[in-house]
Amino acid sequence: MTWRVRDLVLVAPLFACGLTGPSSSQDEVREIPLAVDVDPDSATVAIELRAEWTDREIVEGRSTPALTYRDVAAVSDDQPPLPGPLVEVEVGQTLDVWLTNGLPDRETTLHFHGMRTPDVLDGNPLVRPGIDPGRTVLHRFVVQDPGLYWFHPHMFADEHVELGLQGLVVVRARNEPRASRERIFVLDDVDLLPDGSMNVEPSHEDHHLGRHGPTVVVNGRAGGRIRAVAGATERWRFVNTANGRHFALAMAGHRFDVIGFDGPPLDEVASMDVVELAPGERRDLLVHFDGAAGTLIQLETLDVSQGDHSGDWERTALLTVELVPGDPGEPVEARDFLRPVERMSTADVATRQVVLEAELHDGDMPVMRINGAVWPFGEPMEARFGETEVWEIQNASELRHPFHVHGTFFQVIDRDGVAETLVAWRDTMPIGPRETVRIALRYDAPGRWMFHCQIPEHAHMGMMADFIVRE
Ligand SMILES: [Cu+2]
Repeated sequence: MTWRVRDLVLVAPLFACGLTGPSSSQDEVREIPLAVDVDPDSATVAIELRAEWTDREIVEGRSTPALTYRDVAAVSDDQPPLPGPLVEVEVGQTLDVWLTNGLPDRETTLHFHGMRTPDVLDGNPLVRPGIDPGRTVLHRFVVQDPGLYWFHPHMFADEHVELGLQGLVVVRARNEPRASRERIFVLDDVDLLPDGSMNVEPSHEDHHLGRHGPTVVVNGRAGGRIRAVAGATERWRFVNTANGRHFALAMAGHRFDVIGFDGPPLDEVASMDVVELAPGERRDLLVHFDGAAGTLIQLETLDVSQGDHSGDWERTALLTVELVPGDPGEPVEARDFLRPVERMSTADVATRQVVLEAELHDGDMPVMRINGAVWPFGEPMEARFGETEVWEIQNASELRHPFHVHGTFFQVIDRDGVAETLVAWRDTMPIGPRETVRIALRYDAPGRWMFHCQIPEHAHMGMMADFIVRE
């Protein structure tokens, strides 16, 4: 039976996510460990990863079986990181990622979310088959764009991303300024069972909202504290790696000076009280702490209920910032990080229609489609290398979908006809229920590319498609 809107309203309480706050633990928020570069040549960064099972302490005192990308060259005897590791690389360098599939029973692929790689390295199993258990594959490409990116499998992503296969790549521009303190925060949530294990059996709500749970984690741990020097300006980057949860970041008495979205920096500062992040999205920002030493400040995610059926994500504390005395370092200005952004011209370009559909079934798995087809059964769209097009993406469903395009960046033109004033390079953006969004994108690389809902459950239920860029 297909769900009608009336049914959805009746079952709306099902979507309420009963959240608890973070644990009372006031451990330091973990920093994502840097990946070890095993290539002495300064033109290349080479890392060796092994996707495997591990045990993590997400909540203090409880051991949670999880997946990780273990940094094979790391000498630390610590438990492998979750998420991580963090690869640091500069524009123009070659990145070599050797991935061994250490999973006992599943193929895997690597997708470098947001990075412009050759399509054969993009993680699409239709372009290059998955890596069998026990095998190692080299992913080599020249890094093109500054920004924070993340990598994850594009097979079994609904389970494996939830279980922790999430790594980070920070790409710096040459001569990029440095703030005295830079931090990366990976935002996620999990559903922990009483025995400490992660529940990855999808519930009815998980099919609609993505696997989610009441335990919100920052850099793999629930709760925590950071210390910031009073008077300092810090650079923070966020990535939302959750399958389904939306975040709305706020910090009482503080504004965020956003200097970048997913890709290269903005050309003007976007000062915001609340920074929203749909699954897959990133933000790059500066935050200034002008309080006195001893001040405690909560970073929290606000209530993201929007009266629709996309989930009631309740207000939750993420971490505590404790201001401490010390040297705030050289002052940095947000404008130092800005760079010119080309305004994509859409005069005289073709418009392509993209329709997202979700057929919701009572008690059964939904069916989701793009332009009438369930991936991989649709005909790929055809495009010409170097051409710019407008995509008019119509969300014909009652659910919110974070929309992700591989192989290129795009700019949002308008939402339901209302022009977007902020010009940013993006690879992911949320589309609300029944909303239509127009984007401009250029086919930057020949090959076969995917585009899909970033909620991996939705992608697996069919909301994914390919386009082929021909020279
Ligand atoms: Cu979706």
